[in-house]
Amino acid sequence: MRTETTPIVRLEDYRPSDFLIDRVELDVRLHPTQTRIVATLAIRPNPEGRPDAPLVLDGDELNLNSVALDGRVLTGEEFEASPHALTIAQPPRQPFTLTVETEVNPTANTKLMGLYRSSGNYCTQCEAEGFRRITYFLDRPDVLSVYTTRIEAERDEVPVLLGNGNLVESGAADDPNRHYAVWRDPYPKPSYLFALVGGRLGRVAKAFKTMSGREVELAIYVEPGKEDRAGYALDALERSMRWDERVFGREYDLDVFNIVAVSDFNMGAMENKGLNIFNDKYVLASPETATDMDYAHIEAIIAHEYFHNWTGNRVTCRDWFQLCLKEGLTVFRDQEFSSDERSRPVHRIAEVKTLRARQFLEDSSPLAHPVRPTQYREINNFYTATVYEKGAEIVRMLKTIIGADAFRRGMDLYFERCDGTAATVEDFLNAFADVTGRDLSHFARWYEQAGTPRVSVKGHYDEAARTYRLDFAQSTPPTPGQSTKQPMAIPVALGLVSHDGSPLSAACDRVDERGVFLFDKASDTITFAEVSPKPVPSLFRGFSAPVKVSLDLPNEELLVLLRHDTDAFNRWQAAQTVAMRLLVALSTGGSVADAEADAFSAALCSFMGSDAFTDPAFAALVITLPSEADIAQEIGKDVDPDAIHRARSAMRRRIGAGCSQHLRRFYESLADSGPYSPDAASAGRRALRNASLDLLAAADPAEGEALATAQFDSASNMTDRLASLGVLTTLPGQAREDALARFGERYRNEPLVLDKWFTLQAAIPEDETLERVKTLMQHPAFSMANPNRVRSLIGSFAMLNQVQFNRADGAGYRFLASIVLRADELNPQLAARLLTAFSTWRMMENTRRGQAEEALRSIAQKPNLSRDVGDIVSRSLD
Ligand code: 0A1
Ligand code: ZN
Repeated sequence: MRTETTPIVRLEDYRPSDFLIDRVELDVRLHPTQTRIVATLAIRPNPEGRPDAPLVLDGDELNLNSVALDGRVLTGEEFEASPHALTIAQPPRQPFTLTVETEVNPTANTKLMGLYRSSGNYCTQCEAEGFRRITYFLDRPDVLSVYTTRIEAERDEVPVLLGNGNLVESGAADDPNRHYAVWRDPYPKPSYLFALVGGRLGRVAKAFKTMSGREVELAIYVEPGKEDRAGYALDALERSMRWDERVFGREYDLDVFNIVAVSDFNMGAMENKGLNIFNDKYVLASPETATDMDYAHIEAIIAHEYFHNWTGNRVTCRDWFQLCLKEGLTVFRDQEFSSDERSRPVHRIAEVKTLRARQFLEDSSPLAHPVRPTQYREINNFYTATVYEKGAEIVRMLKTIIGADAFRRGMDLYFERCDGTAATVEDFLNAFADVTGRDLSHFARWYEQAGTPRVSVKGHYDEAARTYRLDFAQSTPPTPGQSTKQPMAIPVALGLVSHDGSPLSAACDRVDERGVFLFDKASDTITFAEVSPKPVPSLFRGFSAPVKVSLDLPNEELLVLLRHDTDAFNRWQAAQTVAMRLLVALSTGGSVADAEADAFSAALCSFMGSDAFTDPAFAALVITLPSEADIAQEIGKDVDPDAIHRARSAMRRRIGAGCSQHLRRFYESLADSGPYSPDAASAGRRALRNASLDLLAAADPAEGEALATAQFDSASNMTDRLASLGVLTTLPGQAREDALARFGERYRNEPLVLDKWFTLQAAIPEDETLERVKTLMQHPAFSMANPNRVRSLIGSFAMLNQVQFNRADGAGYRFLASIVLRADELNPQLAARLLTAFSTWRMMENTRRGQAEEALRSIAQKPNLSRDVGDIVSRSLD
């Protein structure tokens, strides 16, 4: 469908459904190419709907076999059917039963929406609008129904049959080669939470007793033979359930909780009621195949999907504009869980790094949109960093502003009021307004206004008066459809730090008892009394608001924070800010005095010499420079990726050489002893050791190659093996090629490991990489039909390889454009995601900008683009 002809859906046009569906009975006979679905729907007019409206059920690529109303088969004149709608112009005005039989072809379903096959198994994906690819339905989240699902299939081919809710019956079908299972979910839910699975699967399970003493069977289903790789996920599930009971008072509500891992999946995972379906990369882990980062992601995503049971499922969304209501809140909850299970400051830094790399980037691109968008052409394109990550930051700010106790009371009230309903952002905020008596209407702007606010701060010390004054100013740049902006309500967690680290007393009545100043005007000033001597301000502690800060503080004073701030986030931030200043100057032809760069390197050395060992994970973050993409974003216009690459490499060399003694000491003393454990402390030691190796290799490639090769040969786990291979990829030569070849051979039957191998090679910042990527597309493990493969090879080239994707000759852009068009024929969602790599095109220097625009236009002018790709390409060019 061409974009121009695609209707725009607007928030302001929301109206309740004209009909409701109270009960759904599905009878599904699985077949590779002709799966038959009989849906029996108990429908009634909605008292809030229009009294004489027709019944229009959504469909998408459906084949209709028959329709019956209250048991009577309808004739062709009594309804109108197309692959995308089933209309009954004059339905009964009292409750009635509609029985609809459809047929679908799961094997031909390459979009991975609706019912499809992955490695021969059957599975479904219904969020956002996939249920309509199974049967005709009121496929909108404010229509809540109780589902009973009967699934029937060949017993030998499909021994496992799973649905939402609890298993109520199973046994032999009439045909002795077939069997069936009936699942019933007693909780009313929208169709996007429906799921079924049928396949040949291995299983691991564990019993769980909830806080009120109910027994729940937890089970994870994986490809047979991989059961031993599901243990960590199962453990993470149990810990998540315990945590939600303890921290939010939320208990699980069914007799079983099933998770199924599939290898073909468009996203990370899906929270279907009682039957989560996961991309297998977020379930399967063993020390030999998964890195520390993989373990951390598995833990976070298992928790995220589980937490949706309350934030998303029990309380769902009225319409898709409210997506952040479940996603932002659930990301906040999974972040809190990971922070409690691991190191809070280290986790916070990781969250902020992702937020800046993905959300700030999006917010400054042509794809910028509010956390609650007001219109969309294709909802699949709004599962974005803005909705998820900025959505979570809003919840975090709310908690910062009202305090932890009031936040918990507000959450309790929200659950109490909204359980079993399809809610809105207003319902959420009202709960907090009601428990605190505060007016949150100004705060609500965070949901409405796109763009990252800029906050500039100036500090003035008056020695005679012993006062310290901070002048704040804020502005938000224009974004598509929003040219002027209002001031935001920005919580600034702050403190003052003395130059030598000794305690400093200071009083300011604008700062609350939790150390937070609420900055909600275009400009404002606060003054601290009784301050002596001159302090250094520590602002936005813990990254208390998703804003960009500019502070007129010299590097030496920022480095005081690295040494003495009590806030770990700001210690890290201080080092990053100084590094960024130097890197931006070096990348844009500015002059950086050797003394300045040396002072930074010396500050890092002294950090490494003092307390790096007390928290190695934190130290690893401090000694890692901002990425090339971060630097590009900071420069913001006329970006030359080659200059950035040279600048960053030079800085790595300088630090590697300047701090080599410390780095060698880390490298030698932090070597793993004993068996691998994925816990945060062990992972932190590996992270510092591998970050040290990277810097040593930058300063002395021969030493780096020797160390990395030795580590590659002797590694006892994937984290160390992959890190050494990563370092080798920065060092052109035979050692690198040999190691790559050995790795590829060793893991040739491990697709998830080969993904890492694809990624490393796609990110090599050398001219030959594009050819290498094209060659790897011929690798037997690569497939355009598998999203993980495509993202790890092509997605990584476009998103991680700044210099080669943005080649001045445009070859990187043309390559991506051609792949997007190919992918679009199979899987529009995947194609649209790849295409978002172009979102930085306007910030490139002239030649590259021209090349990127040409590539985008070549996509835009193709006929028959999917709605997904059409929407992204047209917004990118707007
Ligand atoms: N609700 C899921 C995300 C998700 C969205 C769409 C999907 O299908 C294309 C799949 C998953 C989550 O937040 O985890
Ligand atoms: Zn989610």
